[in-house]
Amino acid sequence: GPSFGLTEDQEAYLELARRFTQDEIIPVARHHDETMEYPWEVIKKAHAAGLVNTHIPEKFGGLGLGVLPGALISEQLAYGCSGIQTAIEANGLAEAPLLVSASEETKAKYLGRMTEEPLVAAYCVTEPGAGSDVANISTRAEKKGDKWILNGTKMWITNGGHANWYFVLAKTDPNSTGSKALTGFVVDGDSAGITKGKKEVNMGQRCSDTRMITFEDVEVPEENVLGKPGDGFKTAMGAFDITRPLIAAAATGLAQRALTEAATWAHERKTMGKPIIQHQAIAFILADMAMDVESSRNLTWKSAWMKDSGKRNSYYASIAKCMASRAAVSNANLAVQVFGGMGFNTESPVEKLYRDAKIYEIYEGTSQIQRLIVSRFVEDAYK
Ligand code: CO8
Ligand code: FAD
Repeated sequence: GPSFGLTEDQEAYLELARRFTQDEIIPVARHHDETMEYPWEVIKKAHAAGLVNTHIPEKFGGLGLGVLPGALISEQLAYGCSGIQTAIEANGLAEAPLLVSASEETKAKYLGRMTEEPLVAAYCVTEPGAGSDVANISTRAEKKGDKWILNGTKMWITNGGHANWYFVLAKTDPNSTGSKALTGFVVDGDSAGITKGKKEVNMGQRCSDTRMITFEDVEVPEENVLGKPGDGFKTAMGAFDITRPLIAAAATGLAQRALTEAATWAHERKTMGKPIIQHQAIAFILADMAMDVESSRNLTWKSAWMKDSGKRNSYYASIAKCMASRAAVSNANLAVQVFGGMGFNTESPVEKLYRDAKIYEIYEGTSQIQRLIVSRFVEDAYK
């Protein structure tokens, strides 16, 4: 029957990630936010600690962890700094299409190397002209002899400036439109014809590296096609079934951090002769924040557990991602409110949370797109 307990192994990963966050992320989070410096040193330490690339199967040198342990780790890392966590977890996103569709040889070659040294990879789907509407991308790949020639521009690519390799979704059937015309490729980062744009300056998660990446006549060998030509859309979507629960987990981590900071402050700050936590107006804000954290965490775990149990989890992954994003944005907003004027100041811990939270309602599918996915399941279920 249902169990809400964690196994001993899961508890151990949670504790490892919690300690890593306290020791290695929280002390440097402000520095990376202020300077926007890419967190290479933290990534190297996280790699050594076994907190990166957690889903790579053991036969390719990885830990072979499921989505649920991954979610426990993501929540903890994002509690410390969701910018650093995004830089770390973007590897998981790039690797997910390979887990879904790659041949054993491709997995061994591209996933194997990620376990050997601290490298990063990137997932290239979004373009300047198409984000939510994946089926409408215009990057194209043409078969010439035994190679594919890739041309097009991808936008907002996390880890784009540092990637050892890219997952790239491109249109390969010029005679067809929509999702069935698309194919997924692995592209070596040092291939001739790749241009990396400037690091984008974003509102939050500022140390995470987001860039435009242009592919101009880039040669990709036939063996770097993931699955078959035409499988690309399903590969890209199948990856989200693994990674949307992890985004939900990270959003939960930020929502939890906002609650922790707000509740601690509310005990310390006094007005009208008592700590503000004793004003019911403030205590009820904290209660709302706690309810959002608990429900987001439960939905996240359920969506992760579904995937680990071999069941289709897209419906739950979208619900978890949408609800936890809302919790992150709402809790960061409420935390600023509880802090009063201090919450608006860069010296407070919650101003960064407020800026960092918003992206959860946008990347890996906006909240409108998650509702679109959920609504289609509802429509089908009640036909
Ligand atoms: N698994 C398998 N197959 C699927 C899945 C799935 N999950 N989803 C859809 N399909 C199949 C459908 O069954 C359908 O198959 P068929 O044609 O055989 O019936 C086919 O794919 C087409 O599906 P749809 O008809 O649903 O396609 P639509 O064109 O209507 O599009 C969406 C659907 C839902 C709008 C889709 O385009 C979408 O998800 N858009 C959002 C895109 C998105 O999320 N982008 C995120 C980019 S990555 C990112 O932002 C990374 C951020 C940084 C993170 C770093 C880590 C912390
Ligand atoms: P649009 O699709 O143009 O949407 C604009 C607005 O219209 C949104 O509010 C949207 O919800 C709404 N909308 C669109 N279509 C519909 C509809 N059918 N029904 C209702 N509302 C709709 N992408 C990658 O491929 N890889 C990455 O690593 C990556 N990292 C990112 C990191 C950052 C910091 C950012 C900002 C983005 C990143 N993205 C990445 C891109 C991200 O996934 C897209 O920005 C997102 O999917 C939305 O696409 P868009 O920006 O084109 O918005």
